[in-house]
Amino acid sequence: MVKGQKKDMAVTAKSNRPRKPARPVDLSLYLVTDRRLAGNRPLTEVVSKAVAGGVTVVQLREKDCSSREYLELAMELKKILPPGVPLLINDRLDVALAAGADGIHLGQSDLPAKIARKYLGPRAIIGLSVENLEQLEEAKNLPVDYLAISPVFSTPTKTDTGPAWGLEGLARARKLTALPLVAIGGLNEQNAAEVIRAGADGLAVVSAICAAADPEQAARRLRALIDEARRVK
Ligand code: TZP
Ligand code: MG
Repeated sequence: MVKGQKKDMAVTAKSNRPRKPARPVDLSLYLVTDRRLAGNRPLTEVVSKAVAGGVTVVQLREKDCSSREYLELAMELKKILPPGVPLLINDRLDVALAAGADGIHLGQSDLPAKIARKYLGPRAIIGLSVENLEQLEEAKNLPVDYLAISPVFSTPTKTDTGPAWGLEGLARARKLTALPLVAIGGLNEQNAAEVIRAGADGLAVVSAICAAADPEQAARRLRALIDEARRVK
């Protein structure tokens, strides 16, 4: 290390160990928002019901949204979330900072994780979506707290993705990194258990909760399947 240079918070390639998160994150059931799928129900209503049903992390991810509106939504969610359920903001470092969110979720073409870490600080939760093995490998050297394996299955909710990892790809990813992994893409009650058995630490869902007639029940059922799959793994 150059004299005077600050030690980076990232993993060193040598150690290959993920950075120790400043606080543990329970990725079990991770809700990613989509107001369009929530229909005419306010996002705060869908999210609070989902949390009552067992959601452990909430990521605000809204497209077609002005900066002002994005910030307002973030502040509304922050107000209603219990302290144990972190609020992450998709992509927007400015909104994460302005809303005092718990962290940010980044895609491969978003701001670099090192920049996000620099501005959000060591306690922030930073997640990164990885779409292939090369990105998974690169992430070992980044100051991130978890990775999203994206997409595990193809999904109409997001179509501009790389090829789906599938359960085999997820299992392979699990063996190749020590970072916590949340699976995303096409997840529901039918495949929740096998996704956990393939090695995910949790499931991230959009439509399975946002589009559900009863988001609380939807979250409760998913959570029960996840917890049960872990018990018998
Ligand atoms: N990133 C990868 S797939 C996806 C995102 C945001 C959407 C997942 O939506 P759904 O409805 O849970 O399949
Ligand atoms: Mg993005």
